[in-house]
Amino acid sequence: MARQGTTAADPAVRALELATAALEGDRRALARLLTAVENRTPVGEAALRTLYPKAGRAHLVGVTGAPGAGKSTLVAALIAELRTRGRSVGVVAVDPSSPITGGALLGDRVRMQSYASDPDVFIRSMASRGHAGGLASTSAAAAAVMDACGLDIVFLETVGTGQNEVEVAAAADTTVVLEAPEMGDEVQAIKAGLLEVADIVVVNKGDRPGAQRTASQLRAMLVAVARVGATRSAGATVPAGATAPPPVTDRPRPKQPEVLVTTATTGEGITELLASLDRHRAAKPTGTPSAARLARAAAQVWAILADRTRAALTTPERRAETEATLRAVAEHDLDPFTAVDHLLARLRE
Ligand SMILES: Nc1nc2c(ncn2[C@@H]2O[C@H](COP(=O)(O)OP(=O)(O)O)[C@@H](O)[C@H]2O)c(=O)[nH]1
Ligand SMILES: [Mg+2]
Repeated sequence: MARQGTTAADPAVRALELATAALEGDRRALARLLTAVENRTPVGEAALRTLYPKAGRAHLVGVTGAPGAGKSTLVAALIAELRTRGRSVGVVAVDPSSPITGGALLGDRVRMQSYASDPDVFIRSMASRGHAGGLASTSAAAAAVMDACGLDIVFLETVGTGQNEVEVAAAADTTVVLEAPEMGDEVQAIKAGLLEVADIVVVNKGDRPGAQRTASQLRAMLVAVARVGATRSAGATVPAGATAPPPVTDRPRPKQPEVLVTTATTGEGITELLASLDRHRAAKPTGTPSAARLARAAAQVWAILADRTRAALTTPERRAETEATLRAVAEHDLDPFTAVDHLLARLRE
């Protein structure tokens, strides 16, 4: 293992050391790699270059839903069952608050502590703010690192409030949307538009009254959502040369999601959920990348492209000119589109 004195070494060398150790099962090396990837350091970049080609094997499962629906408890229950089957598990838990003061993070740590000594379970909490390239790209990169290091299934837990958080879960191979029965008369997921990204809908807290009724309501709603979705995708086309990936809600839904009821605290329904996850994965046609994989690739590539473009336009030679252009936009002397035309032209000089 590299010691502190080697931090000044070539990032590529350091990355290779860490990647090699992580691939051999060194979880501390994996933890360091994830920090480097999350902070987009040169070591993180070099590590991703090495590891990315080794990824693509793991089943990435997004778990999203309102705070308190039971996402962390459900993931913990899934881990318990997966471990009895000998499958290794990674978790990227995107915390909506600060990584230091976040109460949710502390709660997750306590809940997941029982796996601290299990080398086949790796849990990582990630702040949802402060990712230059966007949350979806950072979490996809973190998942790719876990995937490359041999974890069989990687859960991406995010709160289903906010477009960025929803995108994280929607870019997983399989997206599970959680609903809890006691959260009000209206089904919460509808408000957040969450159902549109669901591959599987789980009504958790099956021990609470109203769980089965909520499940029936959701099944009925999903029929309606499927109808709207069919109408929309019939008329929707992605314009050629579009500069942004299509919104996650426009990705085609292969079929109506299953609605399951679980009680995460007792493990009731977990076997059925795992079977449903496996079915969804198996239903994906092989050979071509799925829409989710394309969304994940797009999130990463566009983020890197934006980073690189900005870096190229703020080199010592170009910085003054770029700043003058930005000022001109601020003063309304130049519109932002013409400004970008100028900036791109400068890159070609
Ligand atoms: N009664 C009941 N409580 C649950 C169930 N699943 C989770 N909870 C509780 O709901 C609360 C929120 O759970 P948590 O997993 O932190 O939710 P998250 O915010 O979605 O990650 C905790 O107090 C859990 O113990 C369940 O199936 N039944
Ligand atoms: Mg949680």
